[in-house]
Amino acid sequence: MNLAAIYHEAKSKYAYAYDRETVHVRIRTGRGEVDDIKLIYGDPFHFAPKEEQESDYEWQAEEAQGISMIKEYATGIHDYWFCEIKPKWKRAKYAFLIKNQYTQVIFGSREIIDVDKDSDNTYELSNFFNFPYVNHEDIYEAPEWVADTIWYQIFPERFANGDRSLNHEHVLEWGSRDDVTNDMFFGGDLQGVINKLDYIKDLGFTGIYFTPIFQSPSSHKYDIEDYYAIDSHFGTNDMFKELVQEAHKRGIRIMLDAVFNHCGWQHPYWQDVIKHGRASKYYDCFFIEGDGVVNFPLNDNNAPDLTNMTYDDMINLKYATFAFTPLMPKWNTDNEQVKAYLIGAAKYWIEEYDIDGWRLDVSNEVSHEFWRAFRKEVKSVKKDIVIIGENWDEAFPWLHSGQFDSTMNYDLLMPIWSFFKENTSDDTHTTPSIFIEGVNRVLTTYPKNILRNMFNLVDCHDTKRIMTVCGGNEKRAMLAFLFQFTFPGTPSIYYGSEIGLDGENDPLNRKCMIWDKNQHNMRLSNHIKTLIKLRKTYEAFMSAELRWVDYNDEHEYLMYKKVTTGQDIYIIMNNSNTKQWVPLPKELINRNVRDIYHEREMNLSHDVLLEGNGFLILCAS
Ligand code: ARE
Repeated sequence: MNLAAIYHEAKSKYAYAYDRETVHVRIRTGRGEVDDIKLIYGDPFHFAPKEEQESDYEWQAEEAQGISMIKEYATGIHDYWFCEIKPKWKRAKYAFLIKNQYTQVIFGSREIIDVDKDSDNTYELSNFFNFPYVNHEDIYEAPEWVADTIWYQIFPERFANGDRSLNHEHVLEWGSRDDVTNDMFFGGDLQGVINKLDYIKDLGFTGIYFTPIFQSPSSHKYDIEDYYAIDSHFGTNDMFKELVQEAHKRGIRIMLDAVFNHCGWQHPYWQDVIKHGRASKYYDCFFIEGDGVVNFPLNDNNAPDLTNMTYDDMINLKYATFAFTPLMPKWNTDNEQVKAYLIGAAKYWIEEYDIDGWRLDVSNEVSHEFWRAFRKEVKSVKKDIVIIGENWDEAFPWLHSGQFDSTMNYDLLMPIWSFFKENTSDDTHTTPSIFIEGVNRVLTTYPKNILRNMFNLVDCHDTKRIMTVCGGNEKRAMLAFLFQFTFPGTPSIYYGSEIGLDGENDPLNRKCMIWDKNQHNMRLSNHIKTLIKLRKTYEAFMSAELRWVDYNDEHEYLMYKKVTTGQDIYIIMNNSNTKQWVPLPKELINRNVRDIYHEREMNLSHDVLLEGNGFLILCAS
């Protein structure tokens, strides 16, 4: 047994309070190396009767026989085991009795004991891991509504033009360009969104995530100059108030984009620093070396002339920025003026406009300390506001200790892309077994209560569109959406992807929305609408309990189920482009099974023939 591969960490994603009564425990072992694990646990102060003790410090585990852990998921090199306990007095000391055909060990917090050599069956309490107490205020709890949300992401400049009087002076005709750049303006605005709320509601969405909408010179608005004003080309603060009210009437919540890592060049605090240097009262709102800030060419608007700046200029700026972008000076979020200004803005849009959430731009580069203060403040004005971070890497460090409720789940997007992408001459999609391992890394990274609230996207304004990832093969895109909607967490559709809009990376993924229904891919749109309806109907869609049932790398089929009490949903996918026979699991044969996607009863024999990229969603009760 490879003891070095065994890992557990107390009070972490390996041992966490799921709710006020329940503690989840996980442990990682070398893949295929362990046959059985029992969790031995008991209350640290509830000792066995004195006469049964052999010394003051030895402890006959109350549950000495232990409870069995299930081998829940496997990644490339590890198996992950899981169990839950409900400690009577909300405390637990625990250790792992790990067995394979050759040996059995007690894996404790300080040493690993070879049980066969250490003959007596008592355990040193000091060697047990500890869950000292389940304090309810430490338990991760997202707002109730989040897990049920189905998100629609809007990039406002390109969604709908509802008020031409607001158009940018250089506005282009709507939809006139496929080779869009960030310097182009097409006139998208808030009135346009208001006009399309029924479209969004009719599809079944219950939340809108807006990329930034505050005053800023760019088309993307991530270079903000006024955090308290709607951009004049998008509308007014009053119009935004109307938008939120109209959305709420339709059962749609509104989440805005908080760009708190940096501001735009034209922000008045930054402009004051440009003018007064170190004498500026805002000098410490940023990270500046020395007195002079500008050591590069400026254009006619007194802003960095990016076309005449070298890469060296960018990496030798005298101030911190987002990603060497001179136009985006980084906020010093430890500065009290900055905290008051930014957190003040966050509270303003909640208190005055009743928004429902904040998506946090570049959240992983802002301090944990700031986010703890941010959460405390915004939750004090609206307890069920949602906080969703943008984090392209593993985000657990931000998903506990009083910070975020959720993050954009790029850890899930990557294996989805790799598996559902269309094969090309020099690039093939992954096999089901590799896909499963990639997804299992997500399933074992996040506690189950967090997993249910993760923001699961298959594309967004920063990535290629899913239709492009799938090589224009709509059936592959439909499989990707199917997986997205049946995986634990809340799905997000990037505007236009529901009607088959394609696009390479930023800025080509920001084409104008198409409003001519004749150009909509209605098969895709109806597919999304059906998935949303099913997700609202069958609780299993949202269950955190996903179990892999079967797969075949050669024939590229995959079967998994979502488990809830009394009802299981089976998803069967043929990820090859050609017909495949898929053997049905024994557990499904002779059960009352309904194909809930095509709304038909099914009397399943043993195999089912799936079309290329075909799928089934079966409800077995
Ligand atoms: C655009 C182009 C750049 C170009 C720049 C020139 O994409 O290539 O150099 O224009 O001005 C916003 C705009 C972008 C703009 C950017 C900079 O939307 O169009 O860039 O501002 O001006 C990392 C960060 C992540 C960030 C992405 C873009 O971790 O937080 O980069 N995403 C947010 C927003 C963006 C926004 C900004 C940040 C800036 O969602 O829309 O960009 O406010 C790997 C890494 C990730 C990296 C990711 C993408 O996966 O692990 O960390 O994300 O690649 O690059």
